[in-house]
Amino acid sequence: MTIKTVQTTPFSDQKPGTSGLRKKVTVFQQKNYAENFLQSIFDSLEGFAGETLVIGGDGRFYNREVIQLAIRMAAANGFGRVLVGRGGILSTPAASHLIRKNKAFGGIVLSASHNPGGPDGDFGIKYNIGNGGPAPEKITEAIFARSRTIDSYRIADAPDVNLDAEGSREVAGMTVTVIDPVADYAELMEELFDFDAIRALLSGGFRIVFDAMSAVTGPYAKEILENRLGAAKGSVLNFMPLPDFGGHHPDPNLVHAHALYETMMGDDAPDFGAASDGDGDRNLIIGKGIFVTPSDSLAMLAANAHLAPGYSKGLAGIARSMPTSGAADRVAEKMGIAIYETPTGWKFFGNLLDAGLATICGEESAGTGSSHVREKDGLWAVLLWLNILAMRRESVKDIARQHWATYGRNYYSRHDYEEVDTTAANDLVAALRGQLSTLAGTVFGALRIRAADDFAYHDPVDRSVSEHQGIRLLFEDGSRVVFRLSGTGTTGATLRVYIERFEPDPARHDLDTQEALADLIAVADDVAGIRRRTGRDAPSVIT
Ligand code: G16
Repeated sequence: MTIKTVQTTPFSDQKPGTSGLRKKVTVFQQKNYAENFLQSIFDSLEGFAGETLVIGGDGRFYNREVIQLAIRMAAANGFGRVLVGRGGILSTPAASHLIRKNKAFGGIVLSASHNPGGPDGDFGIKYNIGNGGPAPEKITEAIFARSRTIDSYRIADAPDVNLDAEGSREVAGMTVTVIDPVADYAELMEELFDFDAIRALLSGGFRIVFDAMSAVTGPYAKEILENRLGAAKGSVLNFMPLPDFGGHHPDPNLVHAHALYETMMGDDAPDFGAASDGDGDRNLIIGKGIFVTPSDSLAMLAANAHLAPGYSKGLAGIARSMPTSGAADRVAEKMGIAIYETPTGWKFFGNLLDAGLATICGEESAGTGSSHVREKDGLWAVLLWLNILAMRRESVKDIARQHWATYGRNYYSRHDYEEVDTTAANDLVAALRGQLSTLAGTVFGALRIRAADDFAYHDPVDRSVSEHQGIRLLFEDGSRVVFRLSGTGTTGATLRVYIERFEPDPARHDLDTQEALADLIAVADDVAGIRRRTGRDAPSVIT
């Protein structure tokens, strides 16, 4: 078998975003585009000769092609072994677990997460390090730097590996093992949660529905929820992973999982509803008649995690991304444990988890997870909820109401303005930065800005500093408005506006969220000139 060195020229746009390189499929299909990025990853790493690499993706269009490429290039670059999920399938949390369990050097995770798939959709490549988590900025910056000067890549001249047959074969001196994508992950879930208690709950008439959105969690949810836990057959909807996600947007929010929401608000609603995204790391939780915001879900899971065997010894600390609401902070305060506030991006939790400073982490963007892997984990959140429900035997609504009565309620919403003109979005942020020094003390009706800043994170473990992570308006009554541009979109810019108000009075815990936040929403537009600068009358998505 020969190893070829192929001459190439750099692309200028291979800068990894919040979570790896995400582009349109058509961009990845350009000659040498994926090859260049993969070689840039390998060129930025050291010491992997003979080591193991995990490869898998969410099954979206172009997944199989890039997996074959990654296998041939891993062989040519000197890896000793590749573990790949059958059919090229691995959910992002399952890939993280496999890296850790097999002490792999790292992993290549192919996904554009919740972005649409298909020939006109999105694709993505992400590198995960040996702790199972997304590569930190130091590495992603090195990959980007390399991508700008790359002049050749190495590839084995070998036939495609049959990804549909489990077992090992050799590719240019490297062993490729095709494995069951679900088994190890399901075993890990059995270690963390009380499956007997959940089985008893489900056999006692407690009804659940899980929408896999024709994406990667289908096989995992079928096996765990229906086969192992005994949920009624048919509880897992849209369980076949499809290359184009059935033409849907695999984003588990109230817009794209609207049918699930309608079901859960209906008269004959099941007791518990959930959904996950393209690559299985996000989650949506809806109880009968109540949507639980991701920020609230983090707080409620943290407050009750001790009810699950994997967390019975308590939590070391809680970490949340800066735009995530402060609901979890109140739980941490009551528990007497640390709370960490990181920039958006799961990669920032890695150091805290590795150092044992935090046990549970979460983000407003529908991500929750723990120290069991180094990615957020959609099914894990669903199972922790079910474990808590099995122990408490109360409804999601009752648990939420009691939580708010104990800790107060953080009304919270995110307004997304998608596919905004990039220059207009950058100008908006620049103008906000320009106002930062003069905003403190400004009064808007009953609201007064206490402080305004551009969030910077000082990692307590490696002392790295990440600046410009979001503009914050902090009000005297504890309310907040945060502005930042998404790092995961592929068309134009997406402006995210995060709005939050704390309400301690239980008599005011039943308000409509948008009404409870109306004055802050108006201030956001006033200060940032959203409508004027973007030409939009309303957000594209409100969650
Ligand atoms: C990724 C990151 C998350 C982040 C989310 C949204 O999630 O892993 O940490 O919160 O993107 O980021 P942004 O606001 O920059 O679009 P996923 O599920 O897309 O991999």
